[in-house]
Amino acid sequence: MRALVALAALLGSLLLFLCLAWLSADGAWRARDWEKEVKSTTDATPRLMRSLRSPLASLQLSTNRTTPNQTGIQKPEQASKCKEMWSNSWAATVKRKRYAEDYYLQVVGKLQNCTWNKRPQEYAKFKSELSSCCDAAHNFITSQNNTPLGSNMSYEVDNKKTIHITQEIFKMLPESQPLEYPFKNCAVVGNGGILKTSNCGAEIDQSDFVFRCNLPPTVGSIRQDVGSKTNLVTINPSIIAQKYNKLNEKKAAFLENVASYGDAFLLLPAFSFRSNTAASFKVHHTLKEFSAKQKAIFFYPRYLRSLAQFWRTKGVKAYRLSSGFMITSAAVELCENVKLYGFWPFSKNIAGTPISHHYYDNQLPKPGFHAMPKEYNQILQLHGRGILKLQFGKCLPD
Ligand SMILES: *[C@@H]1O[C@H](CO)[C@@H](O)[C@H](O)[C@H]1NC(C)=O
Ligand SMILES: *[C@@H]1O[C@H](CO)[C@@H](O)[C@H](O)[C@H]1NC(C)=O
Ligand SMILES: *[C@@H]1O[C@H](CO)[C@@H](O)[C@H](O)[C@H]1NC(C)=O
Ligand SMILES: CC(=O)N[C@H]1CO[C@H](CO)[C@@H](O)[C@@H]1O
Repeated sequence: MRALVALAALLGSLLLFLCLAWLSADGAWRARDWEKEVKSTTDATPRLMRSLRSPLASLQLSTNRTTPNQTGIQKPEQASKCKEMWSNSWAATVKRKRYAEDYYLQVVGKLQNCTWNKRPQEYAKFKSELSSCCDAAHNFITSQNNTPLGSNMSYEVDNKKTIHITQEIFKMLPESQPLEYPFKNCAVVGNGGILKTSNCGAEIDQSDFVFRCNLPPTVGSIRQDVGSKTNLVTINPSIIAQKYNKLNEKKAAFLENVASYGDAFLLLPAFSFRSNTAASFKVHHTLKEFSAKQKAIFFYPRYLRSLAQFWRTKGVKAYRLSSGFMITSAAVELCENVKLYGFWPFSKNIAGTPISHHYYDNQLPKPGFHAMPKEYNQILQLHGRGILKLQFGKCLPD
């Protein structure tokens, strides 16, 4: 257990946030504990790194140089080598051992030379696992269907606290699940700095449904890299407090900002912490008041609790999942094909060039809040199993 915490901390300190976390007072003490852990394990790292490197070294990918039109993403390779690298060396070592950024980058560098193929059976299997635990189709969003008038609903995290569903709250909820799933091709766009100069905008915009996190910028020249289409975007209520003064004023600035998302759904964790509720409702009322095209919807707290439980059984023991990971999980249930962009928890790219944490700033994550390396580990595994596709680098024209 100590080792797990330490390794998470090791990477955690290097990590960026893809889709931002929600704040919690809890983060502070963990961060301090983790710093201690990191110091105490630094000495062990070189030996571990040596032992981690060797299995990979024996699995050189043979690049087929005779094939024309090689792109940066899909290199010809011997599929069996990729598979072997996958099942033997990587999945296993990562599970047992400490891992550090350079090790991860090495693995990802090799993976991105492997051709990705969807594996429909794996996908169906995983999707049904997720559906039986979490059922995004019915429970992703708080609706009148899953939230009876007059009931007391438990908060996601403050789950000893309940909120009484009054007529006023009930009226804010959509009658049933508002998203018109299933969607064919979905893009889940994280906010990683890796998206800068990625040229992925056009590809993202071609998706049938585009998920984004935490009101990221999509206008101006950045469109080339991140696209502009948005069907659903999450909002961290702390942004409403910090950037828009809780919408007591600055409503115009807020409305102008969200106008760039067209008629997207703005998804808020209104029922995760009690402190989120007022700000989330305020967003709903503000949009209504000004007849904005966007609609505020709220995560269903029981969905998020089930999801956290689901991932906990797979080793992601986060205090809370990141919004990017929540949305990725929902997308697997709601979409036929899921592709992830901008999920890159490293401080540098494959070539070793430092990159910013977000494509729009260089803010550091709060250490200790999310089990981000664990989440990324799971995402890599989903990629490796052919369940979803992770876009690692630049998007090149077909
Ligand atoms: C290399 O690619 C060519 C053309 O696609 C193919 O015919 C050949 O079998 C490949 N060689 C290996 C070793 O994969
Ligand atoms: C991936 O392929 C590129 C181009 O063939 C090569 O330069 C690079 O070294 C490969 N990366 C890894 C980790 O094998
Ligand atoms: C909800 O909680 C209130 C007190 O907080 C209680 O009076 C009421 O009976 C509860 N309603 C239901 C349906 O449990
Ligand atoms: C850049 C490049 O190598 N383009 C080649 C792609 O393949 C076609 C034939 O399949 C060639 O005509 C192009 O020159």
